[in-house]
Amino acid sequence: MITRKDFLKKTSLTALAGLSMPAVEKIHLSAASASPAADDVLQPLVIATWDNRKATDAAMKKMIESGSVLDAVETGVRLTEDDPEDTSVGYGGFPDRDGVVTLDACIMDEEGNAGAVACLQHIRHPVSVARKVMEHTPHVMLSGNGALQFALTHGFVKENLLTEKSKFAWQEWLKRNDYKPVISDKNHDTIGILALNSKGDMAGACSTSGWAFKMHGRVGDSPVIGAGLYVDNEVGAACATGLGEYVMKTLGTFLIVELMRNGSTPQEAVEEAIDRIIKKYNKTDMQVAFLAINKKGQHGSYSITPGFSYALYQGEENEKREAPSFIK
Ligand code: SD4
Repeated sequence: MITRKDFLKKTSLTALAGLSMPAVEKIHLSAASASPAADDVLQPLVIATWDNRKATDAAMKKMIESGSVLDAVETGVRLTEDDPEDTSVGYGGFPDRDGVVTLDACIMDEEGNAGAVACLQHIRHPVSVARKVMEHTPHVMLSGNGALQFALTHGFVKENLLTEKSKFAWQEWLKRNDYKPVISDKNHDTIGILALNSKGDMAGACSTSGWAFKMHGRVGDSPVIGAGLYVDNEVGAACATGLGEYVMKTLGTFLIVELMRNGSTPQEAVEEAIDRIIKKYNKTDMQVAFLAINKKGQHGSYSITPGFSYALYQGEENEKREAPSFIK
């Protein structure tokens, strides 16, 4: 029987050597959960990718005030979308290689309803447009100009989202990178956020300006249900950040929720989703990270490379945590 430690040792060595992966019969994952909550105590929680403690704080306050997990996640994301210092989300997000800011977002509620927008320009709060798509159309996703027109008819205001700081960063990038899309493991602060209330109801949302200096029209995982975000109120919820192409090719968050449905803890599930990407694509020189929660209030976090942090508000504490990673 191969242990998880053996597997990790073997796969990271083969990845480094550029060889194909060994066949693995069965992988036993660590039973350790990163969650502080005991199995029988359901504490409401809000968890978000990166150090988005302001967002988890706003979301928790909203959840306490309104009782709505959906309002909570939307509120948390809106705060991040407003922040020009977060250059991966909303206002101040880095543009594509043509200098155009295009935004992706989605939202899911406790009933399994979903809404999303992709490649949306000029609107500061794509998460709220996604919610309108969910609540006011028979569709799940609107994209590009159609999403913009929909937003305008629902009272959203058109504005310039490219700040001087982001414009300068793009101009510097153009000088160095010759207009070629470059994959970098720096430069991401996409927000994925999950909330659980004391009744065990869950919602989630995700918002991003996507990969910095991407090709115009590129859409990542963040607005794709089952990739950047998935919520199933019977089981749990998950969100992703990092190189979206790999999350999309493996439907990472849907996979995580299905693993939890079949008995995995959130920690086991996120580790298996990362292992799946590494094993399938034999690649560890990029960042993908997942967060997951289950109905008991346990959570899991895992990334390919070190440096993935997240914000967890559970009980009295709103903390920044460092996630474990495949590469140590
Ligand atoms: C994307 N997953 O568009 C996003 C990027 C990201 O922090 O997470 N940035 O691929």
